[in-house]
Amino acid sequence: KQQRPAVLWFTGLSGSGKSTIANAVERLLFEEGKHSYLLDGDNIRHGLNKDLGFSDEDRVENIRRIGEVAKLFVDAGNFVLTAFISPFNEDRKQVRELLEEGQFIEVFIDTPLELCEERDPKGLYKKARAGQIKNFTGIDSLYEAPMAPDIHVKTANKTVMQCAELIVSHLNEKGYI
Ligand code: GGZ
Repeated sequence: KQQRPAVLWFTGLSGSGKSTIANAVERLLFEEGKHSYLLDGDNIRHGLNKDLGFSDEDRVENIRRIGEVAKLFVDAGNFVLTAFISPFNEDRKQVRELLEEGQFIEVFIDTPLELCEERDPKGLYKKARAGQIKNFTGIDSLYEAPMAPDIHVKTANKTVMQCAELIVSHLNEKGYI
């Protein structure tokens, strides 16, 4: 069966599990013989967007460029996953509008701030609370949760694999894969 190219656009707080779940989705797709590519901080913020920081302005530009790159992937017939906080509704809407109908799949990785902060895998929340990092999402920078995501993943009490499977079944149901 042919796969329909699209962007699986993950959004959620720092430490919500976006990258981890996106990696698991990529693996599941690969096992089913579907090729996809993951854009994340490692290959975007360290390269194309290394001139950008975390002011509102820079985040807007970060998301705009990632949207354009994602569009190139989709135009080339590829399935692409993006894992960025993408905190603002307006910017996610702009990316949706950049793409054709049905090519933008918004995935809300819904992990409560308290849980992200409790996990704090990189110690960033602790630093943000101590004032050592400014403009940290959820602390002193805004996160606008999607109002109508295409896929809403409430991660509390779910394993990474359960979250990934939920996303892959959506793709199956909607005929993407
Ligand atoms: C939020 C920050 C910040 C600030 C550094 N606010 O958990 P991480 O480390 O690996 O993911 C976070 C990542 C966020 O980059 P994005 O490109 O996803 O953000 S956005 O979509 O808003 O442009 C975190 C780290 O970078 N980080 N400083 N102030 N996250």
